[in-house]
Amino acid sequence: MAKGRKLVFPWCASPSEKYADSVIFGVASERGSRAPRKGSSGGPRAARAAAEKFDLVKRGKSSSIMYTGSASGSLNCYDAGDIQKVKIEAFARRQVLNKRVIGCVGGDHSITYDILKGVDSCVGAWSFVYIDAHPDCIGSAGRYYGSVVHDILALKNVKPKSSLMIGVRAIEEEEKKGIEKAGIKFIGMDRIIEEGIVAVSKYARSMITNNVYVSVDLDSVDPAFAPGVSTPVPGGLTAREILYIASTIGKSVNLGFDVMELNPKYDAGGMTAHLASLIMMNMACAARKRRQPGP
Ligand SMILES: [Mn+2]
Repeated sequence: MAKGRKLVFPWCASPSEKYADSVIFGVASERGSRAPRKGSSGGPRAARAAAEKFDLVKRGKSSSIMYTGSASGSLNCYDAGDIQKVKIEAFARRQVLNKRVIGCVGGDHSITYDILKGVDSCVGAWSFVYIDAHPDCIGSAGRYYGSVVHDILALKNVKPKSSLMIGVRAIEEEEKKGIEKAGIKFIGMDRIIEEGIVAVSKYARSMITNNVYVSVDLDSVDPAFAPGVSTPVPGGLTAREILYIASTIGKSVNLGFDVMELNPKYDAGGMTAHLASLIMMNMACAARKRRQPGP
C-alpha cells in the first residue's frame, strides 16, 4: 500500500458515497465477543489488506482488479472506511434511507444487531438469512455475540417466518427452542449434504421475497477453509459453497449484508481474510440495487 493512502477494498471503485449504489464499511470492534480467542477487531484491516494483496494486480504504473465472475468493473461500491460501533445504527439508517445497499466487515457478530436496529427503524417488513455455525440465539446471558438472533427477534418489523438459518452445527437447547418458537427456517449441515448447495440456495430464495439482509459468520465455513475465526467448528461449508451462496442468495439482498468474526490472529497466510473480501464482492455484485448509479 502506498504511504498515506487509505486502505480500501480495491473492488470498491466508486470514489464517493454520493453516486454509489452500495456502501461498504468496517467495524473494528470485538466488544461484544466473549471468545477466548481474541483478535476479531483486526478483521476489517485484514480483509482490505488481503484484497489488495491478492486481487489487485500491479503492472508498472497501472493496476487492474480481479473481479468476481459477473462483476467486471461494474461494481459501484464506495468503501466508507471503518465506523465506530456507537455510530453504526445511524449510519445504517442513513444508507438504507438513501437506497444504498450496505455491506459490513467485522468485528464480532454483535455488530449485526446495531446495523439491523438502524435498518429496522426505516424498513416496513424485512427478513434475514443468518449463516453461522452457531444460532446466536441465547437470551439468558445479556447482549453479546451469542444473542444476536435473539435480539433481532425483538425488533419491530422483522419477519422470522420468512427468515432462515444456514450452516448451524453447534446449538444449545435454549437456542433450539427459540428458533422453533420464532418459526425461523432451519437448514443444518446435514440438509446441505443431502440436498446440495444448489437446492438449498433455491429453497432459501423461495422463502425470502421481501426486504432481505444476509449475515455471514465466517465460522459457518469449515475451519479448513476459514481458520481465521474466533470460534471454529469442524464440518462446515466449503469456500466454494459460501461463495455460491453469496452470489445466488445474494440476488435476493436489497438491504445489506455483513461478513463477521474474521480473526486475523488465527488466519493462515490471509486465506480467511481473502475469502471474507470475496464473499463481500460476490454479495455486492449480486445484490438487488435500489438506486440508479450516477448523478
Ligand atoms: Mn455468529
